[in-house]
This record gives sequence, C-alpha cells and structure tokens, in this order.
Amino acid sequence: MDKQATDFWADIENVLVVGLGVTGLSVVSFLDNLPRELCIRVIDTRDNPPGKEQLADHIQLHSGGWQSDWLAQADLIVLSPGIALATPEIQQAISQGCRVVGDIELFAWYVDKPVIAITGSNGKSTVTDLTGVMAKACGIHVGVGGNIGVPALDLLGHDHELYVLELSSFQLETTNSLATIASVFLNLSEDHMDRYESMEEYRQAKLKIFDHAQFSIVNHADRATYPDGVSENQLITFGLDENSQYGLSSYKNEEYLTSNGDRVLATKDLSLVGRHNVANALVAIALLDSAKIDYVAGLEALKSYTGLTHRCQVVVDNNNIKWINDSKATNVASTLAALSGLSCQGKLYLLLGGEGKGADFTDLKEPLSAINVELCCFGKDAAQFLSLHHSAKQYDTMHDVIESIAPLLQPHDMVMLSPACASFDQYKNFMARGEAFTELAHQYAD
Ligand code: T26
Repeated sequence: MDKQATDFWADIENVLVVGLGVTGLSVVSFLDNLPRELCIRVIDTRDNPPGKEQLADHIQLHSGGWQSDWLAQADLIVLSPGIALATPEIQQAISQGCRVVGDIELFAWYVDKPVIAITGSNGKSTVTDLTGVMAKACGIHVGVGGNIGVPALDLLGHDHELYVLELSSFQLETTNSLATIASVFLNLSEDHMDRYESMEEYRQAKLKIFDHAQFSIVNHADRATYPDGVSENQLITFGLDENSQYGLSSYKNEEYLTSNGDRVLATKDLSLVGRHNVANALVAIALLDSAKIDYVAGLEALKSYTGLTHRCQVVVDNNNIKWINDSKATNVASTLAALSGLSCQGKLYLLLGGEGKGADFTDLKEPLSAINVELCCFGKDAAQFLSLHHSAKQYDTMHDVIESIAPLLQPHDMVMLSPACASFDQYKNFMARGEAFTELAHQYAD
C-alpha cells in the first residue's frame, strides 16, 4: 500500500501537524503508524487544544501560539481545516519550500478503494449519511466520515469496500490528489465569509471536488455548482424537475423520483420532510448509481430514513407543543430550508443567534414576515437579528430564551432552534448546542 504513496514522501522527514482536535489526532496517529522515520510535531494556537490528553507522550506539542523554529524546520505541514491557508505563518513556510496538505490529501495518498465525495453549502451531512446508510443496506462494507463523524484517516485499515466522505471547502483547499468515482457539489449559498474574500473564492474551493472525479454531479437549479470550462455532457445533473438526469416526473397524479427517466420511488414514500430532502434523496441515488452500485436494495433504507440528529429533529412533543432541534443550521440558507419545510398552526418561537461569520441575514426577513413568529435572538451576534422582525427580542443565552418563553407556550406552538450561525461563541460545536437545547426542552416542556 505504501509503495504507491512513496513518491509523495520524497525528501520529507520533518512533519508538522497544525491544529489538534479529533482530526489532528487522526493525522498524528496515522503518521506515527507509517513504516517511516518521521519527526512528528504538533502546533495548536489555542491555549488548551481539544484532544491534548489523548496525544501520545512521545509527540511534542506546542500550544497557545506559533513556534517559528518548528515551522522553519518542517518539510511538510498537515494543516487543520480550522486554520486558513492564507495565515501568514503558513504562507511563510510555503515560501520557504515547505509543502502544505490537509488530512484528506494524506487519505488520498493511501486510499485504494472507490471514494464518493460530497460538498455544498447545505445538505452534505444528510447526503453523506444517507448514501452510507443505503450502501450498507446494499451489503457493502462502507466507511463514512470526513467532515462528519469519523476523520477520513481513521477510516483506513478497516477493510472498507467503499468510502463516502463529506468534505468542507476548507478541507478541499488543502486537497489536490483525491480521485473519486463520483463527486457532488450540492449547492452554493453564503457561508464562511469570515474566511473567504468572496463567494467566488469559496466556490472555487468547493469545485476542487471535481478535479479527479470520474463522475461529476451538479445541481441543475444552481449553476454555481457547475465546474468552469467543462462541457455539460460530461456532467450528471440532479434537480426537482423533469430535465435533470436524476429528477422528478409525474405519473397517474403521483410524483416520482427518476433516474434517467425511469421511475425509482414515489416522493410520498420518503419519510424525509421538505423539498430540499427530495433533492438530497435524488443525489444519494445518483451517487450510488455512478459508483455502479445496484441501489435498489437500498431503497427500503431510503424510504425509512428520517434524517440526522440536530437536523430539524423533533426532540419533545408534549401537550401539542413541539420542540425542534435544528442546531445544524449554521447558515442562512439552512434556516430558510427549515422554515420552508415547517407547518406551524400556533406561534413559532424561533431561536436565532451565535456567531454570524459576517453573513447577510436579510434573506430571512421575507419568510419571517409571512408567519406567526416570535424571534428570540441570543449569543454574540444577537443584535444583528433584531431588525429582521418586529417581534425580535434579545437575550444573552439560549437558557435565558427558554426560561422566558416557556410560561407563554400554548398548544400548537413550536419552539425551534435553527440559529443560522456557528456556535463557537458559546458552545464547543453545533452538536453541543443541540444537546443543550434538547436538555432545556425536556426540562421546560411540562
Ligand atoms: O459547529 C458549529 O457551531 C459551527 C460549525 C460552521 O459554521 O460550519 N464550523 C466551521 O466553520 C469549521 C469547523 C471550520 C472546523 C473548520 C474547522 C476545527 C475543526 N472544525 C475547529 C477549530 C479545527 C481547528 C480549530 C481551531 C484551531 S486549530 C489551531 S492551530 N488553532 C485554532 C462551523 O484555533
């Protein structure tokens, strides 16, 4: 296995892992287990980097800032997706001849089974998980991970026959060799404007997913997902229309998901809710089909699939009051999707807030004006939401919101956390935020 990867290691002895956490740990243990004499060191600019306790004793760690000698001595930097390539310290290392890659590039050097890769601004975790669930139902020993769940390198060495990877734009920035059997770019909407100069720069990072793809799957309704300068007949399209290769058609007054014109499944047989999820189901079918997997055995799994934790998940339904955890909504488009899939007969208490990442939130104004809503704004950028709706009130924390609204709740009301922001101002990540919401829901629901 190492043979093919040998060339990548020419003249590399000193490897610097920048950024710890679960991904950094997976990189260190992967490097440490290679049959090579490498000097492996870790820098994390945080004072108390997550994963520090799990780091093997013989690996040197510098935390709380940079370490210029280690940077200068490195032949290869394995960069965390949490640190921008444009960071001056990284740029200086590059100018001194150091190579910089991410964990997905290392994965690409060693993987020897087909890879399916998924990116986009929204829906990538759902499509990744669903594709994995369907492949498994087809009897395939599939490894699922990347930007969700298990880091890619931790998937290697388990005799998987297929890998399904969710890839963020940050991971793709530092990936150049990943060859896939099928790659999809689901959609492009504003996100991470604290890390990118422009939407085009963000788009170009995501487009790298097609660089060595046998099949490139794009969104028929979103031109931004099409690679530049590639003829359309080299692409596979999905969309909620009749003209996409993976699309919809109607037959005897019933809507069907189709594959190249053939009816695959009636839309009404999906457990998933919302039109965006119909598109997500089409993508899972397109990916498996492209990978030459007979997906028919996975259709039962698709029918019963209800989605991810923290993604529009009803966590409490008590006295006709629903509490919905959509903590995974970390950008505007994601919250818009949650609102469009929602039917609320009473008042919707919508919890918005956290770290806004420099986004423009005005697209939320119109859908909010059309519903009976009370906006509950919390966290670091709460003030940015106050102008979105006349009902908006500002709170410090999610706990303050719930404490204040719980006594007001009436049957048919809903409480939904769909914050359109990152959680890092008050939580470890969106999962911790979703768990906190779920606990509050249980605590205050009766
Ligand atoms: O979970 C949330 O609430 C927000 C999710 C988003 O909006 O998509 N995530 C990111 O933007 C994001 C998360 C981007 C990670 C890149 C990476 C990670 C891993 N997660 C996070 C922080 C890795 C490193 C760091 C921080 C480092 S590493 C280093 S050296 N110094 C650092 C939200 O400070």
